[in-house]
Amino acid sequence: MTYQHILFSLEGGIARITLNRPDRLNSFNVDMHAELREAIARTRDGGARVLLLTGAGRGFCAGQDLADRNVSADAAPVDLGHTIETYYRPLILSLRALEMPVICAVNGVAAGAGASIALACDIVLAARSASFIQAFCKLGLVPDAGGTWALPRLVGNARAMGLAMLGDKLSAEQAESWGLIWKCLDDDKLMAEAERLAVHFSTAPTKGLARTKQAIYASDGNTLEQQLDLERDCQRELGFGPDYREGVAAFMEKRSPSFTGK
Ligand code: T3D
Repeated sequence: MTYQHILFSLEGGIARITLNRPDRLNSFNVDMHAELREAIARTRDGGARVLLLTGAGRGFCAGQDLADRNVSADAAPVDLGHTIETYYRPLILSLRALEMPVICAVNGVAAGAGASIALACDIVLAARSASFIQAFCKLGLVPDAGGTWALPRLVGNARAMGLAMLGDKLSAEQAESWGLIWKCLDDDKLMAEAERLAVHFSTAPTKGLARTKQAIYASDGNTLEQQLDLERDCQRELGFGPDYREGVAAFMEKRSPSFTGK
């Protein structure tokens, strides 16, 4: 498949996806959704061990392309539930289900569903000039694409409420200090750090990281007992795998490990 609205590459275990509608701040139309879905499937099935997601131009993603539908007074009402069910819900779940770390390099403004998509990634880096805007309240909508799930978990109810109800711009620095994201970096350092992490993860024990991701996300709905059971099950599976054996051998032999990711 050739892409019109994203850039995609997969080499050396690293899948890279760049949202590429810069004149619309990489907002989502139906075609970009379809291309992203296909690229995530190729990432999943093509032997990647890490996914790096970013945006082209001065923005990361401004959420839904508001020009992609007719909401004029004389037009038929739009079923936004259909858009969520068909596009945003599967997108968020597919990022979460990827059995590898997903890095998001937020290169500029992340607004509406664009912010939610960034926050659905596992390691979120942002350029100092980037910002996060819960733009939904300005349209009379709720934060979607997992926004109402991610925000309170990451920053607590008080800050989630303020962000979601006011729609103010949150700077990348503030996002880092509130724990919304992993790191804020100078603009000219963002992609170098994102690439450094991608290269690191491309030779890491991928299955162990996949189970780590699953266990941390599962903890939101689990009791301590359930979580202890889950950790036991993960550890049992991983302990039978080649990367655990290799990790221990490398430690004992004082050498760098060579992980298969299996
Ligand atoms: O299906 C459903 O609708 C339900 C799902 C909803 C999910 C959502 O994401 S709802 C939220 C949608 N997003 C927004 O409301 C954000 C709208 N954009 C903005 O508020 C601002 O553009 C930003 C704060 C993000 C950035 O502001 P600024 O001043 O840096 O840039 P700009 O001049 O506003 O935007 C640059 C261009 O991108 C401009 O086009 P132009 O005038 O140069 O031809 C602008 O219209 C376009 N653009 C930005 N965001 C969108 C967009 N075009 C369409 N849709 C957008 N979301």
